[in-house]
Amino acid sequence: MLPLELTLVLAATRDMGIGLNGTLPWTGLKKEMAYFARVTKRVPPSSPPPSQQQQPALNAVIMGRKTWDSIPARFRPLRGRLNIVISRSAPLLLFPSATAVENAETNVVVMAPSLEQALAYLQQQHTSSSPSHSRNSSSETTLGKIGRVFIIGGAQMYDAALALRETRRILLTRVLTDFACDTFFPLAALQQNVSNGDDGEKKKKMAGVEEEMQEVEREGGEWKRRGQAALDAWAGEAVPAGVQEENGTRYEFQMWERD
Ligand code: FOL
Repeated sequence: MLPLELTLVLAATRDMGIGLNGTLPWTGLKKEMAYFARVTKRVPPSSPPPSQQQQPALNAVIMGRKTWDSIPARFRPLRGRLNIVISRSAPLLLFPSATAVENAETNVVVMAPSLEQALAYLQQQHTSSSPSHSRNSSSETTLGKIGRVFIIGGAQMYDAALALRETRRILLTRVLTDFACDTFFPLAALQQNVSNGDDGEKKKKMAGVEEEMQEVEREGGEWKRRGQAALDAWAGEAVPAGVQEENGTRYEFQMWERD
């Protein structure tokens, strides 16, 4: 079975806050949101053999039901991406028609009752619709018509995804300005390495963090921040480097990977 690779995408405050009252804690980060849209849309380039080159049709974005609800109606389904919504009340995996992936531009949404079922669906897309998987120059595995697979939230989805070995990468937008939050990213291993200063206090505040870090270590996983060149190469663009500022909010684009 093809190892499918998952990338988490999120924006989080220094203490890993990602949400407030069912929506994002901040407003007015237009360029940040544009980055999210570009990166999740861009399919990785295929590489040789050129005769068999098959560009994936589009990337997939997997989200929990509450995250789906949080996206403004006019923006959902997120265009140019296969949208997969996880909901326990999804009666069954709703298989779109055979042409659904090609037609995803025209608002196809797949619902699945669990992340595992969603991944099984994506695997099936590969085995049923792709004669051979393609590889790009960095040997990234793609799934035929499906390019990259992103987990776009929320906390429950990130939590489920972090438990999977398939999750290899986190595109983290570190928001450096403080915002009130009631929802947090469920892993603070990043926080410890990233924030300058008062780690101790925050670490105490977040229960279960230590346990989670140990769990990751036991699995043999280890998250490391990659440099700008690696981020640019993976994102397929020159990602704005260093601290950005929009409407008085400061943030930084980062990429983390685990072995
Ligand atoms: N990751 C990052 N880096 N920033 C985020 O804001 C973010 N948000 C979510 C998940 N990962 C993220 C979940 N929330 C839209 C709205 C909320 C949302 C995700 C996406 C949304 O409307 N996206 C449109 C862009 C619309 C626009 O141009 O303003 C899209 O097409 O992606």
